[in-house]
Amino acid sequence: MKYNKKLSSIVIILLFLNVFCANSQQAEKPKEKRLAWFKDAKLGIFIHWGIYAVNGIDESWSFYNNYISYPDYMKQLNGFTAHNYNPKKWAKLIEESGAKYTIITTKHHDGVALWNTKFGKLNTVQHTPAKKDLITPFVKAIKKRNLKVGLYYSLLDWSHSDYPNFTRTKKRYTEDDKKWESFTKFNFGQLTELTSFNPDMYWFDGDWEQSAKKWKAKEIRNLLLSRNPNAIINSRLQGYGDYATPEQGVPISKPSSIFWELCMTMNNSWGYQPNDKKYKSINQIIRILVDCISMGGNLLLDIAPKPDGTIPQEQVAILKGLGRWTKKHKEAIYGTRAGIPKEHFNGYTALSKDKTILYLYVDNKPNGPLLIKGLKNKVNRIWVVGNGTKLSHKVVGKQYWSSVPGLLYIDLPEKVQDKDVTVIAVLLRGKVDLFREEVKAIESN
Ligand code: FHN
Repeated sequence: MKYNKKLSSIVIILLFLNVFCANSQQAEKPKEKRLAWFKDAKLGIFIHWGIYAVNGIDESWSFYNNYISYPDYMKQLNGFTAHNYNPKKWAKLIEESGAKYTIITTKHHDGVALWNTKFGKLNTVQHTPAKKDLITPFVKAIKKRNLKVGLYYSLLDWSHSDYPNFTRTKKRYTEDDKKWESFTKFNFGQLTELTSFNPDMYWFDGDWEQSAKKWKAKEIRNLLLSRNPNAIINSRLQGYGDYATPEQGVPISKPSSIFWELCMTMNNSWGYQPNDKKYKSINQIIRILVDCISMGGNLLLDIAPKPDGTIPQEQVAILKGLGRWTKKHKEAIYGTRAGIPKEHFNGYTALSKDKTILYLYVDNKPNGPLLIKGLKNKVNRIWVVGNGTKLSHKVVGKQYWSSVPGLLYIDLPEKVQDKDVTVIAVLLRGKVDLFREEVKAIESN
């Protein structure tokens, strides 16, 4: 009897240790592993959908900035029908654009949740004619197409009675530990609900109004990663994010973070604003994507559905036009890495993961052969991505006695050029090898 008792207590201890170790291992997968797919993905589609589409006004900011009163802003709840919402159609269009992931707003700063949250008093199920959870069917449709899905969540909530800030000119309180504790519990409650969708990513926003400590950012990260150790978190969970999120401005130089994503609108508005006709052209968006690819980052391009769930025609056209280019040039997009310094090629470049293929992105009509200088590699062959034409090329100016490489000129006939951006693949002998020394006076021939 004594022996059995001893044995069962050992079994219980081992079980506990096993669970404990499993949980601690569950805590987080190494960042490079977790973000490997993100680094390769290059293009994501952002979706800003909320009651602000009803009047076609700034999302949340319109009442925060006192452009409209809060009660009048919230009257938009009555016009949010989602009666033409078709998440399967959205997922098909997102896939057609060439995007490998998508991020949807589950709750913006106005506090209106797009799922049936048990926390707070504002959600599309109980407070709009939509009368439904909009997130579940979307996540399902995206996962069915083997795309990655991320959930946008605003940490700040200008509608919540326990949140200190209300509008730019009105605060509910400055210091109130009891109220803040209650708001933190609300946030954790909603975030725990969001983990049940098992998203691949969490896209936080609005973290600028409080400190990481006040948000309990570390505890939020632990909560999310304990539920999915492979999840990725953007930079807007102050100090506890995985990748940088430059916004609206195309980075001028390569961001310092090796993982980054530019989020950008198609016109100038995140939400549906029919008066905003300042759309970027398909050509301009393709060139912005190429710019991000050349610097080793991603583009998260925003769409703004109408209150009924239809996507504006201008935005559908852009997604389809983008898809034409991404489909044709997929080998020079997904899985590529940042290109070579601009001194070597006067344009955008990227490299294959093994660095043996140099991609050139030509977004103009060249006046003559393209020039690559300072390339030490021999070239095996050069072809046009998406149509396979092999291109003639030659090296000039290489002195047998000098270590300075010659000038590599590549002919690019007009008939093989793409109407937006032509991509050329240069297969190198070995990994890319660039001449970076100073060219000096000649002392002997
Ligand atoms: O305030 C928001 C804004 O409304 C929009 O959601 C963007 C998207 O990245 N994020 C914040 C501004 O940086």
